[in-house]
Amino acid sequence: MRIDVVTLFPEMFAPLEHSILGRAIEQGRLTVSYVNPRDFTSDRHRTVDDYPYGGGPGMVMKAEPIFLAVESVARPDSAVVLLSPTGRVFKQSIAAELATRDHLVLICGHYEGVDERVREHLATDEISIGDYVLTGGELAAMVVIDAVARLLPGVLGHAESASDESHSHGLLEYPQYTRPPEFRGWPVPERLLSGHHAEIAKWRRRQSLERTAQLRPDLMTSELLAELADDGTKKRGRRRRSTAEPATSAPAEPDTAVLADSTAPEGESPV
Ligand code: 4GX
Repeated sequence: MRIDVVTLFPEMFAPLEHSILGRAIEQGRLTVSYVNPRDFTSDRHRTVDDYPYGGGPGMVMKAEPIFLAVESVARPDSAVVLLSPTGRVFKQSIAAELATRDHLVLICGHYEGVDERVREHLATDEISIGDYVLTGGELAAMVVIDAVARLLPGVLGHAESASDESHSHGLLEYPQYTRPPEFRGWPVPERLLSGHHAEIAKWRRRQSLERTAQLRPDLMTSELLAELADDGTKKRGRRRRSTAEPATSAPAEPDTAVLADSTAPEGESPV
């Protein structure tokens, strides 16, 4: 996959050279290049921003340097993604969707934003990494690059494999332990030491279900709720066709007990 990042600050992407992504780049599975809108200005001061029409605080990124920067790298098959708080909120399924593309162009905005014509006539997609306000799109672009790149063939080694993990199957991960079997008096759950693979798989599935119900009730589908309600005492296999789907109740809030401060008013949005 090729990714072109449109940014005023290419130095901010140095962390991508390290670790798993660095290896992917070295192996040629991923190419990340940078294109600076400032290189597509023609005035003496290389101006990339200007005052907003209609007045108001802050500056707006000018359309032309961004259009020229994108047009210098875009191909007919490119996904042109604007990182912005008004985009669709990034999640694993969007990462999976982007990972199928051959070419991504990621546009990182600064200041109060970018001229609306970039969103309307240049971007093919707009993504937010979450409901908070960043100083620029660079960190958001890095989050997207990291989540997408690890899904590319051969990027993760066998040990790191992407198939059996939180969010890909819609459940939170089960608890993991390594040696020693007891640390400061806290033991590893006995089932994990048993070597009984079927029992371990059952325990992990149960832990994933219970954790997800507790911490992320919004992720619980009616199927998962039914599986959670099933206490495992009935005989397995050859399940009878169910006559009714259990009703899914309105998504509950995540368990407030694990949140240090959940006093913010609901529905608060940075946009
Ligand atoms: N997820 N920001 C972008 C400037 C901006 C505003 C509008 C384009 C359109 C953010 C986020 C985010 C702050 C990056 C505003 N650029 N980006 N920047 N959350 O908060 O992606």
